[in-house]
Amino acid sequence: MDNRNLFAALRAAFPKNLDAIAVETDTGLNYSWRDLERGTAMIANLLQSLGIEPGARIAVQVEKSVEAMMLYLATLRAGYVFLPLNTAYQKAEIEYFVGNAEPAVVVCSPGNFGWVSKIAFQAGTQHVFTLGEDRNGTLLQRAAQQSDQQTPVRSADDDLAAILYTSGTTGRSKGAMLTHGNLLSNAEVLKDYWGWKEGDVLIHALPIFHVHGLFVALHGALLNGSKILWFGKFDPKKAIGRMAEATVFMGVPTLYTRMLAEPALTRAAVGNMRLFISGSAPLLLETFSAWKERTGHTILERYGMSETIMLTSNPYHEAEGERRGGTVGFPLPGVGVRVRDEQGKEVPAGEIGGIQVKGPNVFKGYWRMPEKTKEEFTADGWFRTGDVGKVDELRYVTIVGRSKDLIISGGYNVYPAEIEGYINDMPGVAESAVVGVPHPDFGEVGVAVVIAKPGAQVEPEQLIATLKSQLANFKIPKRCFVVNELPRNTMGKVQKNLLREAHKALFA
Ligand code: MCA
Ligand code: AMP
Repeated sequence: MDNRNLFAALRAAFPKNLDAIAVETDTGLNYSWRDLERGTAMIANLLQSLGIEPGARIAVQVEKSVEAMMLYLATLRAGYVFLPLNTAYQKAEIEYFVGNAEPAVVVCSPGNFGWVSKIAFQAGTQHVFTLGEDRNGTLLQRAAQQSDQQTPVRSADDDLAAILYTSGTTGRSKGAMLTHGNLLSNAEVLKDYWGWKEGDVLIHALPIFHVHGLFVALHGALLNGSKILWFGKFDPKKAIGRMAEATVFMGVPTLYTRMLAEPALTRAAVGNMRLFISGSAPLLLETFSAWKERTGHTILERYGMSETIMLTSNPYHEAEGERRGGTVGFPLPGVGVRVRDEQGKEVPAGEIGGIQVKGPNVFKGYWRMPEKTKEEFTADGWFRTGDVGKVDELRYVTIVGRSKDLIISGGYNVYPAEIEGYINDMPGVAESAVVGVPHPDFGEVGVAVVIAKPGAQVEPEQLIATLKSQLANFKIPKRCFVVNELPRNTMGKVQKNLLREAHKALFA
């Protein structure tokens, strides 16, 4: 059997000259390919020295740093399962993930050690390390004592590599189990499809706790042995400032609209660039056109999910077709995409229905939720994405909406059901509905509409402040209205479409 360990495959693509620069950070640090090789070996050795079982989860909530990236690679290298957590998550959120995934190791920011370690130890985690954005913390102190030689473990396609938690429309978050085979096959397809070539340099400006920054961008560059210009945090001016040295950029639509607001974004500034890729949220046609007009580049939009990694993409090579704004392109090679109506019947080309997918990229299931997993697959093994769309005669896929009640804000998913649960638990609240409305910066943001209990007084500002103390900041509705009643259909169900319509111009 070939070794399908993802790290081993990425390592095999490192350039011959290991002293060349692999990563250059916005804080002026340079890491060679040898540094990545040695650093990941040392962290892998540290993890293996703990005597934890193969397949154990390594949960990580740390600020973006090259060492955090090395911790990810080391986890793969040592045969454990990486569990990245958004840095915005607060106590209740972390408590749930740690309780559910039962990680053997938790790595957190030094400043959060007090509360995170308490949660971890209570959940039975044996090892808690810290890792700061400035190379401080106990993880690196301990790793520094390890050998810089390590043989990557052998992995099969089906072995778990990562668990990504995605919220559910009902109930709690589900951990999507991704295997070495899922990640590697998808990375190999994209390397070819997006025409990665020698001399490519990637601007990496996304967080590394979700599919886009952690897998699509990172694997893309590493599997091509390409240098990365690394940004701890996205800054439109700085990103544009480095484009003369780069060739590939990946971002969520908000990154593109923020760069368009910069006068420094000119044809000359992007003259060296080969490819701009957008995904994670719908790219407005307006942004697509404005970008083309200003830079001469046609953004390539693609579509994916935590459960499936990348599914479709507009073509890179002209011979395969044009990049069409408003569409997410063609199913990737090896990926099946079909559209079904509510009865499960195939709809004709160009007609709208639920998007279902199949392929080596599709996840293994939800962590310890066999029933939920079963619900999301059809009897013939296709995964229901929850996205609503169409495939035209030319095979272009267009997403027109979602059957799942989900808001995508600045590329982050926000599930109204989760926010409503917190609001409904507040004293004085009878009921609430959270809906997504258009927003010029984040694409879409949440708005809460709340009914108070008879005789109770609910203050919108107070409600927002309470939510801020409980939940990740990007989940907080940007506005709150207290009303007497919510619009309902004859079944008594809240008509969220009417609320969206009523508030659609709030941020216009
Ligand atoms: C920050 N804020 C937000 C968001 N981000 N509000 C709504 N939605 C957001 N996404 C709010 C904070 O709550 C805070 O408000 C204020 O903005 C400033 O916070 P800060 O962190 O400084 O914001 P920022 O640095 O300007 O961040 C904006 C951002 C960031 C750069 C667009 O959200 C980002 O990096 N988004 C990318 C997400 C991503 O990588 N998604 C890929 C998912 P206050 O002060 O009131 O608290 S992977 C995926 O979806 C699939 C699989 C795929 O296809 O890729
Ligand atoms: P996540 O749960 O974070 O993996 O988000 C996956 C969801 O993001 C998908 O089911 C889509 O609804 C959405 N998404 C990703 N890429 C695009 C895109 N290019 N256009 C529209 N929606 C997208």
